[in-house]
Amino acid sequence: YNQKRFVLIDTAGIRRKGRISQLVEKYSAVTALKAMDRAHVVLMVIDAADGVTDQDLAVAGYAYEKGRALILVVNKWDLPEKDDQTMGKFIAEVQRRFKYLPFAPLLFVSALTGQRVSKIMSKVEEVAAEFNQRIPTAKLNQGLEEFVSKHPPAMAGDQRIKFYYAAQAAVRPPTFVLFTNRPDKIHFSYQRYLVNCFREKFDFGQVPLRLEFKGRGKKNF
Ligand SMILES: Nc1nc2c(ncn2[C@@H]2O[C@H](COP(=O)(O)OP(=O)(O)OP(=O)(O)O)[C@@H](O)[C@H]2O)c(=O)[nH]1
Ligand SMILES: [Mg+2]
Repeated sequence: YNQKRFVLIDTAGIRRKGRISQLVEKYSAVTALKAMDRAHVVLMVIDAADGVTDQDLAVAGYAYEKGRALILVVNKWDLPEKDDQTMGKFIAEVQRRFKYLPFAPLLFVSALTGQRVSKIMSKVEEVAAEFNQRIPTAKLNQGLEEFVSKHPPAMAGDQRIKFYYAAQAAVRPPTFVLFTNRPDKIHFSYQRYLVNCFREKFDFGQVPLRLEFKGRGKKNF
């Protein structure tokens, strides 16, 4: 696709109840989870007629724990009777249920009519690029300085929290190590602030992103 090689893995659906036997069902669930271990970008197909099921949430949770990039694809969009609020309502429902995945892009397609199906691979390409992106260290540290001076962290008792240095430790998912004097005292809300800054400044809007806080003393550099 666009002169890049992609390997597509199609897995059998994971159903809670259905025509197929419990054993086959269990087997296909394991196969699907194994496929997610191999995948970089996971496309999760949601049935427009069913809405978001508990099974969908469990599968997405697994992808999230594994640090995979995720695209939510609502298929069979030809089925629901639509007015000017149908898509907005569906989006709201998906956002409510996938609250921990606010970054996952959402597509509405119909495999039957072909509506927006061509958007899928272009979205995969976009997400994969973000997922593999490396930020040069100088740029990273410029950014960190800017985020921290714009909105400094709360004091840890009478001690000022300092950030010394940031480095990108990995891609897929993009993972950044921040060296600080008090890695144990970075408040959850401040971690979230920094994650949002990293997302915006460095174009990681559609993928999971991890920040790790480390004490400077433990690392030589
Ligand atoms: N109306 C409508 N039906 C669809 C659409 N896509 C698939 N279907 C129907 O849904 C049923 C299941 O389609 P499959 O392509 O086998 O679905 P799948 O998710 O690959 O199923 P498994 O591989 O068995 O888990 C078939 O009867 C399709 O015709 C769609 O966009 N609109
Ligand atoms: Mg299939």
